[in-house]
Amino acid sequence: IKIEKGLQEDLKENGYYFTLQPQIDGATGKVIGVEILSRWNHPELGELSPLEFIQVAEQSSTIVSLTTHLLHEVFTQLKEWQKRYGWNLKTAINMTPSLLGNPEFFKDFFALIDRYEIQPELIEIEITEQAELTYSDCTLENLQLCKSKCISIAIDDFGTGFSMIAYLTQFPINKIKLDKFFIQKIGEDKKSEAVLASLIHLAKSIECELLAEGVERVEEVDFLKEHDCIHFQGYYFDKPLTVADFEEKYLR
Ligand code: G
Ligand code: G
Ligand code: MN
Ligand code: NA
Repeated sequence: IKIEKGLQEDLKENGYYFTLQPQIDGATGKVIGVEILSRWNHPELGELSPLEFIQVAEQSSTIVSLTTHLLHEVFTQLKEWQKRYGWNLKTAINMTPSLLGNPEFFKDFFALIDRYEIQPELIEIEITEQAELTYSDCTLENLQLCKSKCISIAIDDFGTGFSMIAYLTQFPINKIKLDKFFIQKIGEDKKSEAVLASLIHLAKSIECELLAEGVERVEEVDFLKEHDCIHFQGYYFDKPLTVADFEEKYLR
């Protein structure tokens, strides 16, 4: 109840903010993109996990205002970094199933990209299916609009959802993000390693970009590089950083 109420109030005043986690090209060691991860330091409840408040927001339909607020905040920052540092990193934003089926939200999303003069090629949306959820008819239409605007589409948590493989043929997917579930098993479980190798092969065979998430150990990096997966995100490289820390570490 407190979470739901907080979501309806002024989010910024209430301790809502975002972090950026770098994504690295293992071939060059350079940062090639970031994932935007929401954070909420609630005045009464303290640091809340996005797992918690995103779910509440998704169920109470405040997800639209929350995500629209996030887009304003992120685009304002990117515009400033564009002027100051020539920002050119792919910027991934998570979107829930209800947003994906919402044409009004997408209209606003595209309008904001225009208004803030963001290059659409630099924007990526992450779609996930952690729970069994059905997508509406509008979903395909919204995703096709993204594609026509050169906004890229990534499947998040790949390999752990319900019907991810079907999405690959239904939706215009540009990238697969391999879930940390598989990455963590590298060096520990041969069967998981074999599944991982075949997921990498699958991505290559349909010409999808590929990124491994939750990379924490050098063994994982080595295994993935050997199997020709060279884009990484995870604590081995860096954790999600505040705007100030990201700027300090990667832009200045
Ligand atoms: O950042 P981790 O820190 O704990 O995030 C947990 C989960 O919450 C992840 O699955 C992530 O995709 C999701 N998440 C984080 N921020 C956002 C957001 O802004 N929007 C949506 N829809 N999901 C988010
Ligand atoms: O959207 P998604 O579920 O992919 O969000 C990524 C989640 O993974 C976030 O909760 C983020 O904070 C977390 N995360 C990022 N890097 C690592 C890592 O190296 N290990 C683990 N265990 N979690 C990570
Ligand atoms: Mn994600
Ligand atoms: Na994930």
